[in-house]
Amino acid sequence: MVGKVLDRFGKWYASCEVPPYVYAGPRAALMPPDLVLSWLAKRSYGAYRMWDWWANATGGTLASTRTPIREDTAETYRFDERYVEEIRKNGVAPISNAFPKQWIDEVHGYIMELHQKAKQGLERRRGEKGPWTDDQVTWLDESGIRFDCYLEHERYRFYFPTQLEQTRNLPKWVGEYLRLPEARSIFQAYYGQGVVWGNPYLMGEVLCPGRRLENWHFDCARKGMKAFLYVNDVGEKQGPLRVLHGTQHADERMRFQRFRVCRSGLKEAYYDDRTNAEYDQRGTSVVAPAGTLLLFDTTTVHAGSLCSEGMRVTLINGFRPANSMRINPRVLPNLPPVPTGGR
Ligand SMILES: O=C(O)CCC(=O)C(=O)O
Ligand SMILES: [Fe+2]
Repeated sequence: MVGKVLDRFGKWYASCEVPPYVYAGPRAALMPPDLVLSWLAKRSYGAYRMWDWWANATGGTLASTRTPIREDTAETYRFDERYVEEIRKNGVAPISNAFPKQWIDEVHGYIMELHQKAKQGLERRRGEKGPWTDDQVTWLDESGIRFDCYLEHERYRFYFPTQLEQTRNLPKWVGEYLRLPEARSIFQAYYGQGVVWGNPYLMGEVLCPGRRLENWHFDCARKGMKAFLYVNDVGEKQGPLRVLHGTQHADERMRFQRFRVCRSGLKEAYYDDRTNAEYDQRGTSVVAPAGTLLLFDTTTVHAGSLCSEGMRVTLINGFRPANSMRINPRVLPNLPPVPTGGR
């Protein structure tokens, strides 16, 4: 009986994608309270606030979690403190000329090759049945890259495997962009704890003139950052990222919305038409030249924008503070949405 329960728990735990080193050593003591508080947090706003407090309170002290990758230099990397302040203030900090031009050109060339491959792959799959919808076609390439094509958005995504050592023929810069020590050291200072990278993904992306716009939202109720590299010049017509500065500082209304996301899923992180129209007026487009690295806190309210001319080529790496990798309400099954309660 006990064996059966443990077996089921083991299977569930493996499906949660909590990295194996997260509860290693003394940190294993965090697992029971994480589990209980996460379960409760899906059921009441008060418990959600308690779980949030607990995850923050134990974030910096016990968790020195780092993915064991060699050449890990983030801890000794020097960076400009002003970027940390800028993210604290606005939720986003653009760093211009973050990479040499030759490097950017090489990345651009490679992502354009992938875009070409994506279009050929789409052509081949047209009319075929597969695990896809009318809008989204997805497949795994022999080199381990996952292609994800959103037809109405004209958005092409290339997810690189983050277990690089198991993959052949990936350009060296994919690994460089995965490790990104400067960005990582900034994020570690911002969160006051270790961060992991390649979560939720490391990807290259091409955005072309399309029919559908990505609405205003935040990415997750948990903390996370994205390092967003513009690989070509992005003006108003190339679909720049848009942000509502400062919205990463949650007020009561936002905290309740985060609870709704924890309880019922990411749909709750998107806004209705009226709010979208209002944010279209208030938001700031981040237009910037090729080679700009945008560091942004993904709890900041943000949206894509329509590309109307040319294209937007980007490289994106996701980061999470160690405490967001622990068991949390999002790894438990979702419950039906609750009313917004006027908040
Ligand atoms: O493509 C964009 O500009 C926005 C994408 C976005 O929402 C995200 O990366 O989280
Ligand atoms: Fe987003």
